[in-house]
Amino acid sequence: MKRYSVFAIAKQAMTHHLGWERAWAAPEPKKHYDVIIVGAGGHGLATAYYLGKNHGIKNVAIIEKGWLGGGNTGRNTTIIRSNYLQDPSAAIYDKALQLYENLSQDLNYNVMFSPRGLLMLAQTHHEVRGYLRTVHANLLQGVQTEYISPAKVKELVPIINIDGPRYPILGALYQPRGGTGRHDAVAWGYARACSAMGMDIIQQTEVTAVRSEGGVVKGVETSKGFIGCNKLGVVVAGHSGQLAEMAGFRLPIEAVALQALVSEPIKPCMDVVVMANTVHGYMSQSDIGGGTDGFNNFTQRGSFHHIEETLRALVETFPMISRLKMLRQWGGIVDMTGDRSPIISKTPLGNCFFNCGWGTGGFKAIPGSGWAMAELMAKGEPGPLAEEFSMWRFKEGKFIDESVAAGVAH
Ligand code: FAD
Ligand code: PYC
Repeated sequence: MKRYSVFAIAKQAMTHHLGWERAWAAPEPKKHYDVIIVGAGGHGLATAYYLGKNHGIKNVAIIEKGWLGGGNTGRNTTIIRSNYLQDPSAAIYDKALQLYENLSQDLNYNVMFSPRGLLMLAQTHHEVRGYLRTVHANLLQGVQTEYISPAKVKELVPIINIDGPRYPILGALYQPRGGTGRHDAVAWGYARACSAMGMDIIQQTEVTAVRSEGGVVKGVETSKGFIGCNKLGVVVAGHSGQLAEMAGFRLPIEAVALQALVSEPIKPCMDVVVMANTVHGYMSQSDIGGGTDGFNNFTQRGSFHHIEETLRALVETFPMISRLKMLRQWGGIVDMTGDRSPIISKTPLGNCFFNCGWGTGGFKAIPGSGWAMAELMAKGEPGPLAEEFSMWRFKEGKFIDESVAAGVAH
């Protein structure tokens, strides 16, 4: 793989940019791999990358039924933060944030990480208490967040109306290190690095069954035939329930559509990200989103009721959006657990591992999740980042309740 650099750009500019090599290869599947990852979203690709980089495991295939990054990874609104309440969550989300801070250099691919600051507005007294509790927990966890006054909110977000008739701004949970990244670039950067390590990214190939013998995984049936493996990692977000059924067990996961929309281009009006969780809305310049659909479904598209609900929720706080035209709208199928925390776990099937349950908030976690899943798959046992996220916590009652931090998902 040739390195991207300012000199490479200058050289290509002289030849009309016709000399760039393909960013990743398009191989036919081999008969057998040490590891197969199902799902070429951010989490699957990051898992493969850290298997190679941290554990030297490179005989890996990543199998994707559509195109890489075409699931939730390419459909999210790119918000990155680590202001979670519980210790295991703060550890993995902050690990992810630290990896994001250097990801462009690590992958030699510009993922446009922009730590522009993130605010979660407190618009009820319950939220004030919840966010104060989070700030104290974050202090103990070494995660830098602060609780700020309405005046400071106004200073950071001049377009905001802090005196809303129903939900005035009472303060905010502020994480200056939070921000955004470019979602496609995260998938593309990991894909390019995996391909450069000799891994096979096999797109347009659906996994239709999991084959096992004596309680141990042997490979997967796909639309291109059987592919064998020693270890299987399933990282398919909203389709985790179906893959678990193929592997012979059930997961405590629900699939729900989460929608977002983008307005017509507007001049820079807000250089931070603002979430208003009481009213189920958030704004990041022209990216606008709200809560999940109120019923389980597999619909990757937008619906009119969502535009109305989300904009009605936000217009009181951001009056300027009443005059904006909305440009397009879409949806993604998110995988929700009851405690709003992920599953990174061994399963009842030997050598088969699942990473799922990131719900409405997994983009920010991609590097940390890949790191933890790679460690679990390489060693067969979870490391410190993953050990609390076993699928058996739901049987044991050891929930990791993140309903406040999950924001739009509660
Ligand atoms: P995906 O990117 O969905 O990848 C899973 C892949 O598995 C898909 O490409 C799919 O095609 C493939 N697959 C499924 N079944 C099979 C099969 N049988 N065979 C082969 N391949 C298969 N998170 C944040 O942190 N910040 C945000 O601002 C944010 N905003 C969001 C806004 C929206 C509208 C949505 C929908 C989500 C948002 N999220 C956000 C959540 C985030 O997008 C997800 O948690 C994250 O992208 C999940 O990544 P993934 O790699 O697990 O899943
Ligand atoms: O998890 O921060 C988040 C988020 C914002 C919008 C959707 N998810």
